[in-house]
Amino acid sequence: MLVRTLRAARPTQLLRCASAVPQTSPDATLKETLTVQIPQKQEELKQLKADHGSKVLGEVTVDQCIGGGRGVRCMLWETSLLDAAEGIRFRGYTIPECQELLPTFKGPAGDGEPTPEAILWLLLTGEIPTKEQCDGLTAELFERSALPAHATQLLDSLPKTMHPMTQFSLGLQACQTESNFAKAYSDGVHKTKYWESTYEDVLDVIAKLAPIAARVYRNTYFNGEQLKGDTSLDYSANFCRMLGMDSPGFDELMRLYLVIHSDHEGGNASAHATHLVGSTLSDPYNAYVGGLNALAGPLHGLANQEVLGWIQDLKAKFDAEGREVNEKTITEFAWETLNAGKVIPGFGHAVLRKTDPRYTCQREFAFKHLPDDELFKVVDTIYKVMPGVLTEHGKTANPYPNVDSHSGVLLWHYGFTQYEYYTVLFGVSRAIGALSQVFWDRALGLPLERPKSLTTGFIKDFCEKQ
Ligand code: CMX
Repeated sequence: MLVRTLRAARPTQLLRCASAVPQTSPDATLKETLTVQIPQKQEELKQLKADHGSKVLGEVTVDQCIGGGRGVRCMLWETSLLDAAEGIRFRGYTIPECQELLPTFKGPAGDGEPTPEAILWLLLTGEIPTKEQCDGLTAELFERSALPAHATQLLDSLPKTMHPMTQFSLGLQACQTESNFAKAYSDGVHKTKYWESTYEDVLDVIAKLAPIAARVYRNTYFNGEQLKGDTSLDYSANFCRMLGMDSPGFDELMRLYLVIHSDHEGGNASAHATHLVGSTLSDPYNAYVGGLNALAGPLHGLANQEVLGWIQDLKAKFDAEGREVNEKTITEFAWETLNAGKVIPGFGHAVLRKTDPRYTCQREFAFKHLPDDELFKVVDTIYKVMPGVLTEHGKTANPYPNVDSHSGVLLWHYGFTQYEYYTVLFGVSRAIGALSQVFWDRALGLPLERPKSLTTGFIKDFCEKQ
């Protein structure tokens, strides 16, 4: 009922990225739902191409070609859409709408944070699942979560000094032996059936990422002492138990974390890398390893570790000097960073031109659960001064905070302080969106990605002839 009311209230906004696929049966499993949707979506895309295939979506300037393709419209991405002024919508729903509508661990909605299972269902199907559908998906993920022995042996053999993201990526790569798609392809499966083995791989990868990530954490920081999960709980809380975290507050944080990092349309580096590698018919394991390696860069997912490092350096400096951390000292430290030719981690964005709503919902979580936390107060003060500093600096197109600016301080509050590990959590989450799109890439038969590149000489000649 609530879903219908919201849909009626904001039809034009929802149409901005929601598909025309009708609501399927509330009793259907995820696979049954997708089986009904696939022929409808195939027909919808065929019709779109027939009706509008030659229409122009935008132009490409020389600046865009040299400048990393910002704003160039050249990728189909069904699961979410990002608006520079509004922020992300998952299948047409804003973050607050998802928080209001998606099932939670305890009940249908409204009594806590939505679960990652719920956002996975939404991103894959465009539909709000029932609590029962989510519970069924949780059980299915747990069934798929076993790691092959050679993957655990490989993970256990890695040096503790290896960055957790490198370990994480290697762990997933080792599990590629389990790919259903790779096997089906080598057995000669017909292209119309690609989606079936892709579906299996997508759920298998998402299921296995939690134990791989937990093993990396326990190997790196707890001498390899592994902990069992608790499969009477949901995906998030089970993951928390394997990490060694056991508090309802941290479980809720992990749910929020895994939901909001899941997808950010297709152009970001981790999603795009996954899509690009997947477009060669590389299987979902290999495709997502590509995405993880993109996420490990400091301009992308690694920024969450950089933010905590920046705050720790700031505190260490002013503690040593016997000075208070306040607006004045934060401003001073920010200018030192900028004058040293470095970026302020957690600020700016390639698309957004306002405070990231993923930052805002984490800020709300902090006000609700940890209003008096010392580090949260520092983050809050940074939020007050940094847009002014970056505006005065004059380079950044967007002086406001992004998702990575806030996530570390929440994890830190619950005693999860190994910040070199933080990007791994981002990697567990991003699979949910990036692989949901890989599923649709195969179901819709999307082609190999191959944009045109140009040399400097070509661009110069071309422009001079104009
Ligand atoms: N601090 C200092 N300078 C910044 C800046 C920041 N936070 N953000 C952008 N700039 C600079 C850029 O480095 C660039 O400088 P040059 O002209 O010297 O190369 C200039 O401002 C213009 O950049 P932009 O158009 O505003 O931003 P881009 O689209 O090129 O880059 C991003 C976007 C996110 C890489 C950039 O804002 C940045 O480096 N931010 C800090 C790192 C970060 O937080 N990354 C996480 C993003 C979210 C995520 O993917 O997880």
